[in-house]
Amino acid sequence: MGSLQPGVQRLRRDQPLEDFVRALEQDGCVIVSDFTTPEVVSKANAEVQPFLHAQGLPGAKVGALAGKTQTVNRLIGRSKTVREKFFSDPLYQELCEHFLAMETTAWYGDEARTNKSHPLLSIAITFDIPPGTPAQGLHRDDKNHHARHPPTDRYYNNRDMLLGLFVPGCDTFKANGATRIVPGSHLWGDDKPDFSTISVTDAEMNVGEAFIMLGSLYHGAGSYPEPLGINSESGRESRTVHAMFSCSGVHRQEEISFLSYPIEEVKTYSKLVQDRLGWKQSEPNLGWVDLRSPEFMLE
Ligand SMILES: O=C(O)CCC(=O)C(=O)O
Ligand SMILES: [Fe+2]
Repeated sequence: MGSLQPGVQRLRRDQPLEDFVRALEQDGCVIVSDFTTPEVVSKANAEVQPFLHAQGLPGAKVGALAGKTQTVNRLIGRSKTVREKFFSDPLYQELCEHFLAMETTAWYGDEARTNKSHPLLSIAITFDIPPGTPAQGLHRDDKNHHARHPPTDRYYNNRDMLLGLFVPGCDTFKANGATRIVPGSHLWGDDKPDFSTISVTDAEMNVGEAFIMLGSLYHGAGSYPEPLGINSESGRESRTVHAMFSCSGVHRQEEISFLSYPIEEVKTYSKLVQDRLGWKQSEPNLGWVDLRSPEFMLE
């Protein structure tokens, strides 16, 4: 059972899906304590590392990124492990389907037609912060989609259009800038929160755990003030998180998948990943080529 005060619950993946749904509805977030293994995380880190090294400093200044954060974009193509083990994780995908799929009935004259639209990958990106990085301002990632949030006490269907998955590449804790989160803030409205009075939690995680959050949850990277002499096997100390966001099938993807992932590479991906990148149209009639669902182009 969840507590009444919002917080972040740690659940095991063999717990019923409803427990994860309830935690996300109540708190806006949940930690999966046995999401993956340290070996799988090391593999993902090794795949991503060359792209981090190639990028060099300073990092991007876009949105909540303030110039210190290193990023690896096009992550679905660059890391097979992120693509197949993290993004394709059945529990994460089931939760995406639960929170983001849309089903509506519309009239064509007297005929009722019911359609379901399935989620898309919005963006997959590694966030890597070195010592000397200040905390990000707390924000909602669905700002990009101009989301509006009527304040509510009770979660309701399709309130969110984004569901994020954060897989830490190293242990994350307060001193190395673990993501700061505000459990329960997904139910807030759009007025300016009084950030001086709210209680912020550090999403501290061990390697192998993962954090799932709704796009309306206030959060931000924590500060990593000084070197700690850890996580520097790759030659540089940093805090790494592999992040994926899915969006509803009727929203624009943050990263343009058709330009980021070449068709010849997409042909080698699983059907699930192809669909989530947008190679299957949303019903009815969104995202087609020549009036056909684009999957025929992958044959
Ligand atoms: O690095 C993190 O912990 C979170 C980054 C983030 O929230 C963002 O850049 O939007
Ligand atoms: Fe964010």
